Amino acid sequence: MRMTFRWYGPDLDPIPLQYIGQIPGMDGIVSALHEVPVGEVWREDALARRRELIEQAGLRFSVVESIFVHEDIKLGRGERDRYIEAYQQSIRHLGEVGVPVLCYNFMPIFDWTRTTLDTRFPDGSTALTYDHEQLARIDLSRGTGDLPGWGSAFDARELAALLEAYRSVTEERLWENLAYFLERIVPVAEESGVKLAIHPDDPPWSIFGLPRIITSGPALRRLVDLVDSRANGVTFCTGSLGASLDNDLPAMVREIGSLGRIHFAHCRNVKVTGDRQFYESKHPSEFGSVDMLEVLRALHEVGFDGPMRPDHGRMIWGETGKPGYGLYDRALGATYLLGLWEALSRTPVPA
Ligand SMILES: [Mn+2]
Repeated sequence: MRMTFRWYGPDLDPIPLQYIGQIPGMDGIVSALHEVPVGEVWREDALARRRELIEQAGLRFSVVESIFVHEDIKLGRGERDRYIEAYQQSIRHLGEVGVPVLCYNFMPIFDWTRTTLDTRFPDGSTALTYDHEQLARIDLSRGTGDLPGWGSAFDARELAALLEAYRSVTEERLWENLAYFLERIVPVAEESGVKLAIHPDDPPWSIFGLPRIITSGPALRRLVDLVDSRANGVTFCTGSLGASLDNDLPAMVREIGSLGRIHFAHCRNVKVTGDRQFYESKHPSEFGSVDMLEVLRALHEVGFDGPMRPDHGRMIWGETGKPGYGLYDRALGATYLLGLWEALSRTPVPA
């Protein structure tokens, strides 16, 4: 396992790369070219510049998270082949620049969704929280303005058109569209030396009546079976999958990991507080619903050697910044995870 940290790039991330490099055991950076519009090719020179910045800080460019998948691909619309070609080209460029893992997701319209980005806890920290009943009350008729974290991403007309387009897309249809996409990009990823790692849906259930499919153990199994190639794998996100108590995370790691299909791990904790209701908690097992030691034990057992990141953290010590993406609590998370990993690595496996 190699510890990594998400960094939004020189223009968007207030955290200096050097600070990230000072976290004990930090090995790599997870980054993206957020300025490239969805559907366009990620240029090789821009990727190479990002790599150079990262390497100057003594780190490696471990993962691209994410190249967004155009809605036409998810909807299976006429223009999808053009967007798939652009996606293939971006994957080739990742390979040329030497980025080994591409994390992506296949969630219709919205990816991660929360109802509050700064819920305050008794110790003065803040964290992201989700309450399904509260989400259902959010009015999308004015666009994404009332959806925390989405701001002006979609205006009213654009969002209404997309929601309408998805009305005819059942879960099975979404699976078909995902298969169509993977059949065309997995061979390119394989040739380019890039591993694809789908991020599970966050949260792992339908929101606003939209289909969501990457939510459970059977779904991950179906995903890896869609195209039988090592390049077709998953990002194991404990916070996303762990929001549903039906998911047995260590068992899922053993099943998918033993196939060699876990290419990236997001290890954060969530505390489930009710039906489809949770908050993002401190990383250690005792504070959340995810038994982090057992998840890491399973990853260790299946020989996981890919990048891991602490994913999100709380805001602590007066830090302000992008919700979930402060320096301090994520650094504590990374250190905790590395501590668990060291203990697992040095404990002899019983004969
Ligand atoms: Mn995640």
